[in-house]
Amino acid sequence: MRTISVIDSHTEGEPTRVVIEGAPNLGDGDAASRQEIFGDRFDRFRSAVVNEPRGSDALVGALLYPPVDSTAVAQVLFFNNVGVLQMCVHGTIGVAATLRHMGRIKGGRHRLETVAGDVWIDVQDDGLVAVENVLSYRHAAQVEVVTERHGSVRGDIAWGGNWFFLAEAGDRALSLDQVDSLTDYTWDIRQSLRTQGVSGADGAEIDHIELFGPPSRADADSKNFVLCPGKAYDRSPCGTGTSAKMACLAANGRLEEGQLWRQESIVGSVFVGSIRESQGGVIPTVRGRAFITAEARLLLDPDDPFRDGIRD
Ligand code: PYC
Repeated sequence: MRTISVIDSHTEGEPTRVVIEGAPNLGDGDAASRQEIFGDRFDRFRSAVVNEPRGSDALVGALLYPPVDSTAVAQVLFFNNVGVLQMCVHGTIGVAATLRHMGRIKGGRHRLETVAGDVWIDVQDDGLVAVENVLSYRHAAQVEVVTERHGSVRGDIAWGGNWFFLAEAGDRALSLDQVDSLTDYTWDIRQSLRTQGVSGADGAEIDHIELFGPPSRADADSKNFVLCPGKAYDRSPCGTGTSAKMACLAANGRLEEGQLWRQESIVGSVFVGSIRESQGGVIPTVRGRAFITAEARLLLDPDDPFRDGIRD
């Protein structure tokens, strides 16, 4: 029986599972080379950790490795129900809460290596974590996409650690009872971007779709619905998506250094963001809170037909 020890948390509603024992040996490289090995050779491990019957489509997994630069706390690789992620802000906040729960870090500022680049976490005494994310930028403004089933839509394409297409929700209500139709609409946009060859820089696939509308909360600036690569919607306001959004706002002259942007999620939670100007874009900081929900040992029984999770 193989065992994998994990600590689960949720960040503003979105779950993270950090593997703390039993992760595969991916050699000594940087985050990108370790992730390539993980993606090529350990897909069954990925699926076993995050997919049903042990996980769910919304769950993001994180692996911790020794950093290349020993002044960093750890190297972190993120993965989800369909593959690997270059960066994940809600996951980073979950990793910060987990490292603190384990006694591996105290409050204060720490650096983590990710595939998208180094990020900083500032862990505050009240449990709030500020993530200083990678350079984020708008790649293209108001690109028109003709969807297969929902007519044409215009949106910005931006990088915030993942690639996003960001559009206004228009008269579509951003509420939990509309999740099925919002998923259908954003999945149509995602497929249409692909078939029409609309991409991020260097032909990168745009695998996150983000819709925006007016907030439900009086203390928020905007509410979003974010479709993730494996068709799950983000329960949190999506930190890489909030970074991409702030890069677009800054490009339009609608967000200045130090000004706060409060992004509400579809479940009503909030990330508070701000930016610093930088060459080629902005450096976003996203603040949110994670709560530990479980310490567990996953059991992989060789006789279990779904030992490696249910996957395509
Ligand atoms: O918070 O960056 C994020 C994120 C990406 C995918 C799910 N959450």
